[in-house]
Amino acid sequence: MNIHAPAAAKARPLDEQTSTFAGDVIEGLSQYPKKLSPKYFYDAAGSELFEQITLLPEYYPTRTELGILHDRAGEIAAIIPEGTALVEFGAGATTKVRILLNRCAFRAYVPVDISGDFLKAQADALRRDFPRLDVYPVAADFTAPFALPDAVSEMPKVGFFPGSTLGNFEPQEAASFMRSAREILGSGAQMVIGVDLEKDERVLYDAYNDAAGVTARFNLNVMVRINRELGGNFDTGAFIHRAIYDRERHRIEMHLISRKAQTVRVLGRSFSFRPGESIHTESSYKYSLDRFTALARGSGWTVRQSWTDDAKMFSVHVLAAAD
Ligand code: AVI
Repeated sequence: MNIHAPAAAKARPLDEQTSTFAGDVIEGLSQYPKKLSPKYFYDAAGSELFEQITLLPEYYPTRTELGILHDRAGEIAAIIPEGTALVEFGAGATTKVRILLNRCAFRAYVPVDISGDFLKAQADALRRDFPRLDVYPVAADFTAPFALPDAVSEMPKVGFFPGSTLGNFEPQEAASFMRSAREILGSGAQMVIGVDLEKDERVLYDAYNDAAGVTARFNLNVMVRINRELGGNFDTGAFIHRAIYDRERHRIEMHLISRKAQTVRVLGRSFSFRPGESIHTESSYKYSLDRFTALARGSGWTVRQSWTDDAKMFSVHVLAAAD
């Protein structure tokens, strides 16, 4: 679909990425209940807000996963063959991958991310700090099939998917991502993956309703992005952030709730809201070890190793491609 914003149409058509964003937003706001994909949180401001979230006292996943990776890096290093290429699905802050790069003898690193600019900056920093590592950034949407660079075709592959980003996929999407990662990495591949675990509901609630309101700003920022990139007129003061835990579905849901009856225009289209009506902006699935093992098995992987922190808040797994 190629949607052109009426105001901007005279000047220039939307680029491909913005056009996909436009199509998804129009489709999501036309549904009932309304929804938006969490992948659109991460413009520059959203990525910065997410970095702030990772430092919040209530948001346990990042520091817990970092702790597990630090504690287990030696064990991970021991099962990684010489001359391996590490393929990271999504390229956020480099803190986590640096733990692996410091401890394991990787020959190449392939960060895959939709944002080419971000990738380049990340790749430059890693080349500086790891001069013996070959870095081959790939600008691609890692949720769809993509090709690895020819330079790594003969190397053993290890995928890296930290942060429980898997939890932001619907269960079918999670399975199809795992299958596609298995296809891309090839037979004999392994994968290191971080997965958030089910736990006390209060801990989950607080992690997504932080006292400083950073998660609320992160959630509302998607409206700021729509206003800027798609000529929208969302009044962010007329919506509130809400995060709830759905126990049956094992997921935190984030919503933006309309404070009043209102009409919002995006790309020349009108969307009306009733008071209290929601836009569902994110699901963050929490797994049990058994449910994650079943997901991995059903999508072409066997679980080789699983580690959690002492309080069983978060898990890191090494998977092996089932041949
Ligand atoms: C990136 N992702 C795993 C985060 C999560 O916990 O689902 C995104 C996030 N949303 C609100 N806070 C953090």
